[in-house]
Amino acid sequence: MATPAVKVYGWAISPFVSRALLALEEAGVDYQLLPMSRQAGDHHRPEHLARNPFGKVPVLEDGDLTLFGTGSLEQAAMVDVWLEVEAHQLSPLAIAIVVECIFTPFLGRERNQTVVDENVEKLKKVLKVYEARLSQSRYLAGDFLSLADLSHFTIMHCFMATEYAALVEALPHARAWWKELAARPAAKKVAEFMPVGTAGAPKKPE
Ligand SMILES: N[C@@H](CCC(=O)N[C@@H](CS)C(=O)NCC(=O)O)C(=O)O
Repeated sequence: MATPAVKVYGWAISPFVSRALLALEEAGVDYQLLPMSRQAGDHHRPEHLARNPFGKVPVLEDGDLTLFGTGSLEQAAMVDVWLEVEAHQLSPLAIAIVVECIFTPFLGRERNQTVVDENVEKLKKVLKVYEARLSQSRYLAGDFLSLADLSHFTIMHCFMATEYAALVEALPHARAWWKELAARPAAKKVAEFMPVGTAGAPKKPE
């Protein structure tokens, strides 16, 4: 029988190692566990430090690809989750409100308040989910700033210029998260390219 291409180095009693094994089992990947001994200090040997310079297990090898840091794979998955939430839950609603409150009047058309009201009602529910999440972690994917937070900036910047900003202001964790995000120097710089005024009034072009 051919040796599996995927190799996992470590001691399986470690929860870091066993969760990697569990994920491989769930995915139906054919792998080989190459047992190492912590007591014997296998993780400090040069051949292991070449796989992971931090001397930790597990390390996963698949041909030329060497991966370590199961925790960070988990974090990456949470970033994906919240990018998805932004794209499919928050943004469609916030965009509809921003279009009606900011861009439609700017283009000289009447605001459709029915569209606004419908989207506001849905957005209230979505924002409750954000509030719950942000009461557990400082940022969306965890206690670290990520693309998941940054990707919210554009639409939130416009949304917070509408009178419906109060929906976010009323939620302490969501509010604190937004204030912190908007106060970042990068956000402030990009905001200068996005001239929306307060309470839905677009700034006059220079
Ligand atoms: N962030 C890493 C942490 C890995 C880790 O801490 N592994 C422990 C397993 S017990 C380890 O290698 N300990 C050896 C040591 O710190 O000397 C991951 O998620 O894979």
